Amino acid sequence: MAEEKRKNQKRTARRRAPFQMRINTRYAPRKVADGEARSCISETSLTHDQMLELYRYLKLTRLVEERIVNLYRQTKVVGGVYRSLGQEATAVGSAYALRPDDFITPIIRDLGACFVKGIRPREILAQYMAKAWGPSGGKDLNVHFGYMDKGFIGPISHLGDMIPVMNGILLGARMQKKEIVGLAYIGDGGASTGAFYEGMNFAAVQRLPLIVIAEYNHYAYSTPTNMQTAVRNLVEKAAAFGIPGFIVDGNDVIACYEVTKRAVEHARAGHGAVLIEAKTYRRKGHAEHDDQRYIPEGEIEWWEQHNDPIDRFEKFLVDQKVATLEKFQEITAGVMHEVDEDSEWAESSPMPEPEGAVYGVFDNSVVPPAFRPGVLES
Ligand SMILES: Cc1ncc(C[n+]2csc(CCOP(=O)(O)OP(=O)(O)O)c2C)c(N)n1
Ligand SMILES: [Mg+2]
Repeated sequence: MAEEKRKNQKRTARRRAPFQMRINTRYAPRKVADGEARSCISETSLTHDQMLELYRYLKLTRLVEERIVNLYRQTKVVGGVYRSLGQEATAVGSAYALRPDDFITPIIRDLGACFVKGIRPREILAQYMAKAWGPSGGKDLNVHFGYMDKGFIGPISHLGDMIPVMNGILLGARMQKKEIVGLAYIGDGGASTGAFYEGMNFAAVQRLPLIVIAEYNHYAYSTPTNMQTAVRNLVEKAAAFGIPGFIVDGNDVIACYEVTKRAVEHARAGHGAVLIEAKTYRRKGHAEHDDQRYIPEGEIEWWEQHNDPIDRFEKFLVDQKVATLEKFQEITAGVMHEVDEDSEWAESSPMPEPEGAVYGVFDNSVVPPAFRPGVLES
């Protein structure tokens, strides 16, 4: 009987092995003793100049968001303000691993990825203030706009839906014989939607070059992740699709870059989709109006003091003798200058003309602008 049981266990283990082997936790966060400062992984192909560029993107993301909050408090922002405070390394590091012709579709926590993709702060600022010069001419907010020519597919609000949309982009590219990859971001909450499962399954079975970064930032609105999914790690879901999965320390910008780079190589070589889970933490509420009263005491402060992605990268750059404090100050001053200039530009933009509301929503060469006669004149 015992012999039979042992045999069965062995058989089950053999059946499970391929999936388990696919889940690579090499980049799981290194445990450090309390009080010891974290740094970043040192195995990297990045040059010193590239590291400084990454640093610049991290600072740009943080300072643009601070400016948006400032404008929000002056009531100049229309709609909600969504921060990526504490998560900047995930967006910046992953997007940095792409080629310019690759596609991304971010979520609200990925402002840094937008900057890496060539979006300018002025566009984001004008968009937040619903100005006429903003990319959608005042029709939507934050990162909800797109530029096909820059490989930037702005998200719609519906969580999960951008995965199937990115599949469509990648299928189209395959038909046009373009060797691009698509990077889609999803939150831990979004990874529980039906669209996510259908999209991942389709990408896997079609071996599409899709990379999905699942951001485990501990909350979806006010719901802690362990109250909306039974898996401990989101990457375990990769097994359901039969694709490789990786866990990365989402607050280590170098690790985020390296793991995405490997996923990009895998996808571009025709081996199909990859799921990467980035372990990180949302230090602000869902949006600026959220007072975070549901967060256990001391949790935010712990992440701020012990696991801030910019602090960690600064420590790494100093330890590796890539930069000095003066260099950080010089880069930060340059970023501040750009934010000031772009903020002035965005504020000087007029508000949109009312007629604009009926254009650019549907393809007006197919669907004529629909409005009741007389409405716009009043
Ligand atoms: C299909 C769908 N359900 C619900 C919502 C409402 N909603 C917007 S953001 C959000 C929380 C998202 O959490 P998560 O996916 O973890 O992303 P995070 O905000 O943490 O980055 C919810 C429930 C939505 N936009 N779409
Ligand atoms: Mg979340």
